[in-house]
Amino acid sequence: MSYVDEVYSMVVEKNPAQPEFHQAVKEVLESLRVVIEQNETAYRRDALIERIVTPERQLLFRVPWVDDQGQVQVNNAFRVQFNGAIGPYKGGIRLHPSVNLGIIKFLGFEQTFKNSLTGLPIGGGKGGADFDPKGKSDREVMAFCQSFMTELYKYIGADTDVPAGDIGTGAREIGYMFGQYKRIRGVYEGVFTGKGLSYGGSLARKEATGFGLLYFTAEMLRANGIELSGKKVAVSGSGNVAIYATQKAQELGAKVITVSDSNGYISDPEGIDVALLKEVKEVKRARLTEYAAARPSAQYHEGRGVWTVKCDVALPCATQNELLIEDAKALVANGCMAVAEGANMPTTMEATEYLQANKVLFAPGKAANAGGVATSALEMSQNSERLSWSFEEVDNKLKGIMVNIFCNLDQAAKKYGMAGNYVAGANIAGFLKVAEAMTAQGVI
Ligand code: NDP
Ligand code: 2IT
Repeated sequence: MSYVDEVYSMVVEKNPAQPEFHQAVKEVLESLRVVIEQNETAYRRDALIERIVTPERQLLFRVPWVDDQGQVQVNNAFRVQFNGAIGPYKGGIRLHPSVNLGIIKFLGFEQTFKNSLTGLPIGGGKGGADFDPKGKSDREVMAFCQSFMTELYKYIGADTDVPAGDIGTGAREIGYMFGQYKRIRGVYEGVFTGKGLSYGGSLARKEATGFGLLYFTAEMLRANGIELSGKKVAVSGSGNVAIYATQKAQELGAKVITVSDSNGYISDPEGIDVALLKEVKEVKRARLTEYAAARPSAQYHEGRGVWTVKCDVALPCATQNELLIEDAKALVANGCMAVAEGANMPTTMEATEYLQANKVLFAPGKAANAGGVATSALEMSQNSERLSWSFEEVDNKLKGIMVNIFCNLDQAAKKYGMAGNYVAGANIAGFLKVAEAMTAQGVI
């Protein structure tokens, strides 16, 4: 058995019932096969691949809190400090009923390579809990966040592990978590990113993942002789990433014709009204049916099906494994020319392979959505120097970072004989830096 296959079998055996983690490891190791084979003797001796697929530390804890009826509730929470070779652990907190250890491990593993691709000094981590903020009162959300942080504070810090937002964790949750950390530790430090602007947040962090996705997509299209302007774009999701992806796509001259949530999707041939979408989602925390009710050109469709709407560019921005093989077939049949992942691992491996085989340009999430965490690293820099930069300054840096990521993975793919395979390029470029740092730091 090859070294890659041995390590993959070991991962499946040692981490039973964690399909998302197996999937993320498989995709990365498959792309690294050629690199690993070239360095097999050294990597085997150092057990480098075994170490890179094994989290440095995994924290599991319970979070008790009291609901509005006086009933005690208990959630399971996690923080996985996956790889600290190139900087403090960095990655978001996911609050969603589906959260389990395997999902947090897949996200922490992906984050390690993504953070490396940004070119900034941040290691990989991820956390979360099976708590659902939807339908909870602000007081209940605060009770959960304070209890969560009362345990997690022991393991994080501005130079050790810096959490941020992800699904279900937005400005409100970050505020409550940051406040509780500060109260317990008695230090005012940049322990969280995505903070509010009045207490150490960075301008453009809220927009960064969606904006960065579009800077990356525009660059990938340009490198292939295609202009984004004038294109029809299908977006899935209607949260932080989807909203700012929609806004930037339209600013760049494209027309976004769909958004979705876990119940259904909107098709809006006139182009999504971003101000209305923000009002429904960010202010009212309401469902997309309210968007449709307020917009005559929009139609609401129950269920999945967002990828059946004819588009030139597809941007999955909701969650993992939301773009399946039948969706990939529908996109290809409708003439879609590019798919760029705003979410983490939204496309199944089968669907990815089908898209690539049919010459659809495919940008993997660990490159295309890296603008969020990159801007988080810029927030950390601003906190360290106790200064805040202007929106334009942060946005320009973000643009530069996304263009740079595209160039690096394009070159890596070409260097290893896989020109145009941006999945391989991202995995290889992300891996090489982490592998070099791990090798230099010895057996730890
Ligand atoms: P939000 O919580 O703001 O929004 C999530 C969106 O995805 C909602 O529209 C939600 O719909 C939908 N969604 C969530 N779970 C499911 C599901 N199981 N099936 C269908 N739809 C679902 O999260 P974000 O926008 O922050 O995150 C979206 C994706 O982007 C995630 O994969 C996240 O890991 C990734 N990401 C986020 C970054 C960030 O900076 N926030 C950075 C990089 C990647 P509903 O309201 O019905 O639940
Ligand atoms: O998946 C991700 O990159 C995020 N949720 C953002 C992480 C961060 O630390 O900003």
